[in-house]
Amino acid sequence: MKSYNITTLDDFIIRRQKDYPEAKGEFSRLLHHIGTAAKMVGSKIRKAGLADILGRAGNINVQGEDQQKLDVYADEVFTSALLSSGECCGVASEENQNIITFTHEFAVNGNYIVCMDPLDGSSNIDVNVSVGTIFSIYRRISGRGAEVSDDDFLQKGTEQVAAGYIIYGSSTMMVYTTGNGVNGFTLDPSLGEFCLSHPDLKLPQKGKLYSVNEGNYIKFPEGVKKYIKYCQERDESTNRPYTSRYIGSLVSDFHRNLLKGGIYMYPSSEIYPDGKLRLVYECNPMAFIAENAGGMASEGTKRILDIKPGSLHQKTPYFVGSTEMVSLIEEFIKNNP
Ligand code: P6P
Repeated sequence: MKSYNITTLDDFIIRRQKDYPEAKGEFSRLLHHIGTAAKMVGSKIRKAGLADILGRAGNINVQGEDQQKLDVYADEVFTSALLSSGECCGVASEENQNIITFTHEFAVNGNYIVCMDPLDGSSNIDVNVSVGTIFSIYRRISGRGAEVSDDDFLQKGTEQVAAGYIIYGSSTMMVYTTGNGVNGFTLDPSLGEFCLSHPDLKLPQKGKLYSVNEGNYIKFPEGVKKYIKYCQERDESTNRPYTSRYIGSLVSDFHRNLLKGGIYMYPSSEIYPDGKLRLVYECNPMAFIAENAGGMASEGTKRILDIKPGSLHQKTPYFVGSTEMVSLIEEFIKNNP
């Protein structure tokens, strides 16, 4: 008899909960609500061309970027889902200047806080390019019932309890880690369930893909320029030249490199002296996933997860992906100060 091994996200969460004897289901409930929000946002994105949901919302977000209608929608849906889980006491979002603390009776004692980019790469939506949601979960450091503060959200990336992303691409996938391996789930629209499709993902130690906005090349630091030229030189012994692939959506570029091996780079430049990507809700969660899949994430000279954030929207230069490739660009940067 043919057997069908269908493991839904909820099955998987409950099964993994058994690995933590002290677990009382709080974290599982939180993750379940994130999955529900992902389905809602994914459904809206699928219809973006038809519903009045494309284009700009008419306001500028804290990053000084045109807020897209779907940015606002995704922020509202994920924030509502985190509130209704009852396990989260506050949220830091790319879309909001300040943290949002939940004072509702059933959430004020939540054990967890979440940092998120509700819709990363949203400027790509109107041209039908994949976008994603990025989330990072920490235990609160303020005591239960105490006032939630920025300090809860400015923990080092090493303190993450979990991190994940949803990619709204040719299919909708959720990839996450709780520090014990990385697993990918693909949404089956006919079931309305995320089903385990990529168990125990491993980021190849080396790769042939490099992702960077080469339009900024002349403004990059010397070491980065030399690494890009290294990727482009012919050398059969090191399988070069590599292939340049840049979608302009971190989640999409990261996901491809996670599966195939490669490096994603957003270096500092004259335009972005501290880099463009935000440490707390973009770089840290993707770094946590990369490391749990055997990869590496650096700001050029040190491990991303070791950086103590000073502010919610702090930016950092970012190099993430195959360990051999990230280690090599660190060498180039070190040797070309
Ligand atoms: P650029 C999207 O705005 C984003 O934050 C990442 O998803 C993406 O990799 C990067 O910025 C693209 O930036 O400057 O190359 O357009």
